[in-house]
Amino acid sequence: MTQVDIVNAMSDAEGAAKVTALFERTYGTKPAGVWAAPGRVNLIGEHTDYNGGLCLPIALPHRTYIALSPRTDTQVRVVSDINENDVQTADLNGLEAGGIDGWAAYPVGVAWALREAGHDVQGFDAAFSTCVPFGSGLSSSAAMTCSTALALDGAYDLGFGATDAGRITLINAAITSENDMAGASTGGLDQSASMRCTPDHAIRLDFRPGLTAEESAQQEAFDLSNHGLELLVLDTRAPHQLNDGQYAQRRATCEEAAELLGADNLREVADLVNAQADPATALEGVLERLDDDTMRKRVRHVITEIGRVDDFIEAFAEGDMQTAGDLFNASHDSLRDDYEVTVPELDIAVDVARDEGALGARMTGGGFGGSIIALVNQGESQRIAQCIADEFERRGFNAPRALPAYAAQSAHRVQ
Ligand code: GAF
Repeated sequence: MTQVDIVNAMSDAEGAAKVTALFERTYGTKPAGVWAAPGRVNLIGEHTDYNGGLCLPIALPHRTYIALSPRTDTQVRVVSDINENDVQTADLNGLEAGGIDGWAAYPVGVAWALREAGHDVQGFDAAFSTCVPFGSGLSSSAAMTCSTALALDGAYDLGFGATDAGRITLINAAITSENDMAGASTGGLDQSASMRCTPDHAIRLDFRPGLTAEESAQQEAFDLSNHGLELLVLDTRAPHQLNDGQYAQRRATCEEAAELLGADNLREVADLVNAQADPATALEGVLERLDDDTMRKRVRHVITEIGRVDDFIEAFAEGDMQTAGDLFNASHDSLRDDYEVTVPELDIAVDVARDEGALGARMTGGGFGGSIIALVNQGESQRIAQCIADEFERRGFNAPRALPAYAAQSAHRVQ
């Protein structure tokens, strides 16, 4: 059997050296600075952000690095080490939503969104290098938009990047870029994780509309080594299947259900249900008010998943790792059976991890391919990843790859 690939994170020194050299080769000058933003894994609370719900991500040590210099005109040039001969160009002047094709839409869209929001940003030259795998459900897009947002904040002295509350402006620019320039629907979890996480903590993100920055985030200690555990992150490398349309469809169904239930969003419904002495019966009462079976399943996922976030936080804080693992399992099963966003590779990877002794395992991110996470005993990640890789080989799936993971820092200036 083939040995499973491990994707190691670059250090800040390595990342900075790579992007600086690429910048100098491409533009013939030194960059004004180097910044980095991480990918993320969401521990629990999936497909809840756009329902005003709760999520619990950590930042990965895997980051996207950007070397950037501001310009005095409105031109943009971007290059990445995926293909350094392909320098993409754009003009911010007169640019409209959807006006850029391909990967350049993500960084160019951030500058465009900041300008649309009234901030004094001109053009820029930038070079990128990343170790966040693409299309893996680990937020490579947010790593790119958030690193760009922080770099523009630094280069144009906007002053938002220095505080957690200020970063909300940069998060919004990153979200706008992804939604309106790149045409990739996102609910805010990924960008908030990339910009607001702190080392050794998961962040409890509350997407209820109208909250202040302080109310919307709480840092929760997350150091698995204290419990003799570690987090296995495994990118299944399953080909994505129609993910954009499916994601939008899930969102639309949730919005329609909230309206039918007379609520602004499903979070309102979840809060009512979870406040009852018997939430399961209260949930049944809510579901009976909906005619459509598919809609009932989607709503059941969202409401139970929002409840699982605080249950997980509580179990973890009490050191009850088996309950924490059970909640991982319940989350995955709900995403598989009710929300229907898993694919065979995700389900098999989760099954093998559980069979091999994981306390719990689940898909993470949007689904339809991407990655799983598993709570495993310390020192077991590689063995379990290998078991999953062997099973994938037997089934003729793509070879998966594992990422050493811990709760790392959010976007920061490197040089
Ligand atoms: C994707 C989206 F971009 C996030 O906003 C979130 O909805 C996630 O899927 C599912 O939890 O990563």
